[in-house]
Amino acid sequence: MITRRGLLGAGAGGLLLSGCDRPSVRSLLESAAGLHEDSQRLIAGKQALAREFPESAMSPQFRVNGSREVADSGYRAHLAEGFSRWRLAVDGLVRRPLALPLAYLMALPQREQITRHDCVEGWSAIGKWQGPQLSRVLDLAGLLPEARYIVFHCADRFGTAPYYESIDLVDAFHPQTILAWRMNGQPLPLVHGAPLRLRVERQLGYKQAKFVMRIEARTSLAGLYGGKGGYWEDAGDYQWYAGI
Ligand SMILES: Nc1nc2c(c(=O)[nH]1)N[C@H]1C(S)=C(S)[C@@H](COP(=O)(O)O)O[C@H]1N2
Ligand SMILES: [Mo]
Repeated sequence: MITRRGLLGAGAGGLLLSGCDRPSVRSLLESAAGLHEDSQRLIAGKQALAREFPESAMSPQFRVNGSREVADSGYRAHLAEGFSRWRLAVDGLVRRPLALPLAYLMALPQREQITRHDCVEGWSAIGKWQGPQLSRVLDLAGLLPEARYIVFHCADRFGTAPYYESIDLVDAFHPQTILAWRMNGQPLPLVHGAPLRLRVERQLGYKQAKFVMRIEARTSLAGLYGGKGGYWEDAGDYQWYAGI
């Protein structure tokens, strides 16, 4: 049996650090049940980048999962107007609450990345994403010192429960964490979360919030919906930290 301590020991010795992409090591990591997020970060490194791919590796079809559209009438009015009067709200524990037009997000310095999306339901797809880094938007708003988590409030619901997700500040300020408004060289299609979605590339598919309307900085996830930090975390047995 592989113990967490044993795995960490190997990581500290540099064995795992050099070989994380080798299938044998990946399955070793995946088989280490109960591996804590801090251990994963220790092995992978806080700023380690998710793998990026060449254009030739892009999937001809990128599957759609979860919500394909949004019923909310306010959202539908914005969709009909091409999101010209839509604003991204940035609030909670910030010095300057913001309401950012899409054109503003498009005019910020952009990051483009071709990455693999892994859904827990057992499929993957490689796509190209573009948008400003989340860190830029958070710096514009100015996080207050008590901020610990960033919450993404989405426009779609499952029954009465809104979709939402959250990440910590390590992932929020990671260079590959972007607010994507462009996918595969086109404006983000409706089914993939128009006008804006999160790409937090070191985590699984359900963390990649689509239809993001509002970003909220919080001290704690307690008291927000089911308290577990995300729709699937509340509704199912999905882990909050979905690092891969
Ligand atoms: N708002 C919202 N975001 C969401 C979902 C959803 O249903 N609603 N589904 C999640 C899941 S489980 C996956 S795998 C991806 C699917 O993204 P895609 O439809 O672009 O493939 O979005 C994630 N983000
Ligand atoms: Mo998923």
